[in-house]
This record gives sequence, C-alpha cells and structure tokens, in this order.
Amino acid sequence: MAPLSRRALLAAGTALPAVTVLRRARAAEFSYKYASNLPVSHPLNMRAQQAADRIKGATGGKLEIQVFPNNQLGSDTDMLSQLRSGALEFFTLSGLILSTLVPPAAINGVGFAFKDYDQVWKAMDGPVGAYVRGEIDKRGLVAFEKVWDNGYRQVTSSSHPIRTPDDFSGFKIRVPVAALWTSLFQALGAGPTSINFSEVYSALQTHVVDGQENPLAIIETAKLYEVQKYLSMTNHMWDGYWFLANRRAFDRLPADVQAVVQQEFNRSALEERQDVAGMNGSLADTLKGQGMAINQPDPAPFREKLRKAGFYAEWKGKFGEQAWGTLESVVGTLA
Ligand code: X2X
Repeated sequence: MAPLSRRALLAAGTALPAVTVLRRARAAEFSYKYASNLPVSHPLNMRAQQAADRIKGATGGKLEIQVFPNNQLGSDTDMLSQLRSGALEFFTLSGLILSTLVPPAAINGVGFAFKDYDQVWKAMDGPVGAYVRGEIDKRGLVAFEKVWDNGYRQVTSSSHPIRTPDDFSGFKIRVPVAALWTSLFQALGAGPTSINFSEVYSALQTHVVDGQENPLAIIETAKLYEVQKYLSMTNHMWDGYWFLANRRAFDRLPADVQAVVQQEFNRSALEERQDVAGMNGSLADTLKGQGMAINQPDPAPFREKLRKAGFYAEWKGKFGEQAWGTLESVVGTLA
C-alpha cells in the first residue's frame, strides 16, 4: 500500500490513527548527542547545529543529533568520561585536555610553535594532525579529519597587563586541566591553577585567580570582559578542538551514514574556521568598546624565557623525537 499523505490522514479524521502513524514515520533510528563547553553564540555550536541539521536531512531522518552547548552536560572532565563510556556520542575537546587520555594530542600546544594560521593548517590538516588522529584512534576514540579552530590564546587579567615575562611573577592564572598548560605557565614564571572552563567566569569574578588565557572569540562570547580589565595579545599558543566520537556508537551507524557524518562535520569545521577568522578582524575593537585595555607585547622575551627554563627540551623529551620532528617539519626548529 502506498504511504498516505498527512492531508489524507487528517481528512480521514478519527477513523485512522493519524498521530501514531506520523510519529512512527518521524522517529529516528539513531538518536545521538553532541556536547561542547562553549557558549551557544560561539560559531562552533552554530556550525555543529548546521551539520546536525544537514545530517538529519541527508540520512532521511535516520540519525538525529541533539546539540548540548555551554557545559550543559558537565565540565570537560565529565564530558570526556561520558564520551568514553558511550553516554555521550560526540564531543569537541581541545587536544591539550584530551592529552590526559592521549598524551601526544597536546603537541600543537607547544608555546609559540606556529608563526601564523598558514602553518597551523599546514600542520593540522597535514602530518601533525594525521599523527595525532592516529594516536587518538589507538585509544578507542574516533577523531574526524578536520580540527576546529579555537584560536591563538591571549592573556586577560583583572590586576595588570602582561607586557614582559616579569609581569607573570606572582600572577595567579587559570589554565585548563592539562599538564602542558601548567608547565608552560610555570616556565613563564606565573602561578597556574587548573580549572575547567565551566568554572572560569566565577573563578575570575570571585578573584580566585587574577587572570586566564583564551582566544578572542571566547573572551567575547563567554563575556569574560565583564570580569577582566586587561587583554594582552601574547599569542602564546594555538589551540583547536578535535571532533570526537565514541567508537562503539560510531561503528553502530551504517557505512553510508558514517560517511555523511564525517563529511558534514568536516565541512562545518572549515566554515567555523572562516567564522573565527572573520571575528578575529574586529574583536579587539569590540572588546575595547566593552572596556578592556589592550596591549601587544613583544613575543621574543617570552620565548626566550621558555627556552631558558628548559620548556622546549623537556617537552621534546616527553613527545619524543618522532612527534617533535613531525611538528618541526612544518614550523622549523623550535629549540
Ligand atoms: O577551557 C578553555 O579555556 C577552552 C574553552 O579554551 C578550551 O576548551 C581549551
């Protein structure tokens, strides 16, 4: 029997169980969740939602993905456990935070490694990204090919601007929960405290810490300018989000659905990179208008301080010759 149209069902009135029929036609075969730590207005969530919508369309409604932004499902630490157990199917996480599970995933966070975005994408869409995804795969998670842009990280503060490495002395700074972050700011002479992003706004507001570091798009969308006065454009690290899937959940999907999922999230990743690039052009002015005082420190003395503290030598040893060589094949000699 040919399927009845909605109009035909409605016209038939109470004689047919219209509601039941319609509901069954709409129910997705796979109902998955995607979560992130970023505010809903950040382009990452907008582009993830668009991918979810396209995936639903392209799979004829077979796979429905519900988007949970803004730490609605918990902190990064919580969400990573949920992803590993399968309670959460998709999650975007900084490679540095992922390093608690996959140590080599932190490699893009080496201080001042990338001269510019050309080098970032050459490395992350090339040998460095391929290496990291291989390591993620070995630990039972799936990472899609295109990494999403978090951005170059900048230091904000409520007490004073960071102009030289000496300004870090006695400076209490929040860093995400990852060994490389703590090591970087210890080497710079600051006092780092590990705090999940879900607690950052209140930690700044209550002066548990003096400052934090994040890309402009986050300082803006998470409204950190409300609780911070100084913005120092240190560009000390480039950070990105791997789009991760729980392997068992991903393997349950038919091959054609898997292909659509990969294609659409990778497409959205590229669009999100463009969004962030566009925002970077105007956000310094926006943040100035919102009351922040901005300065542009010379990066050379910060790099020198890291070198003298043995930061590069230590992390070259931890990542190993092969991984370090892969990064240096794109960015040149680091130390
Ligand atoms: O926790 C942070 O600072 C954030 C939002 O940038 C990351 O996810 C690494």
